[in-house]
Amino acid sequence: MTIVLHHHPFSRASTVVWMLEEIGVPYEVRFVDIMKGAHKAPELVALNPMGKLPILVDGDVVVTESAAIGLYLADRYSLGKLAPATDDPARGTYLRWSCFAPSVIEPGAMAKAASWTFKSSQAGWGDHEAMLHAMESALAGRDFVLGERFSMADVIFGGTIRFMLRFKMLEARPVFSAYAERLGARPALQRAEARNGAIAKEHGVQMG
Ligand SMILES: N[C@@H](CCC(=O)N[C@@H](CS)C(=O)NCC(=O)O)C(=O)O
Repeated sequence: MTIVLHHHPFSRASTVVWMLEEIGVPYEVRFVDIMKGAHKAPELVALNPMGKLPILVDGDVVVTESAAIGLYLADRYSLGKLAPATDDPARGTYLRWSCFAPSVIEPGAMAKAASWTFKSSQAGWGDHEAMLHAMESALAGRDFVLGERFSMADVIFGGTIRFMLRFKMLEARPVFSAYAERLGARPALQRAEARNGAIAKEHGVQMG
């Protein structure tokens, strides 16, 4: 049974295309016109009550939340390769930075951009400078979060960094830019960008 990705090229679903290309399993992309509100159709809200993309359907399994989709795909189809095996000590670091992206970087960057007022001791994403320092420490002296070994954590953590650098939501510290450049050289990412671009062209959508 083919994996189905409910997708729009200018959404986080574009990163899921990169995940699927890294994994190398067959998949079908179904375009959902976010600009026309098609993601709020009852059949999609039944899959994701948040009314958001991406949504991945693999047989009877429905996965939403980009980071969860990456972790699911790597465990299911690439355990011991793109996901460290469950008894591999590298799994701790792998999960740590995979979860850091949605739980710290995403809200932390939004808090900064929107000038939210909050107590850093009470907010899970903490202090902005501490967040940047933690991200730098994850990459210092390493090509990827697991060292020389690329993993799905780099698609999740690194994909968030690439996206935020692109939209100037993150300070372009040299370690982040160099990492983004390394990721940009990956053939799977280049295939994903070509596929996302072709879908955008086919449906006549532009970044709004
Ligand atoms: N936490 C979710 C965020 C999903 C999300 O915000 N998706 C956006 C596109 S990137 C969306 O569907 N926005 C349309 C809407 O909320 O109406 C994830 O990581 O997948």
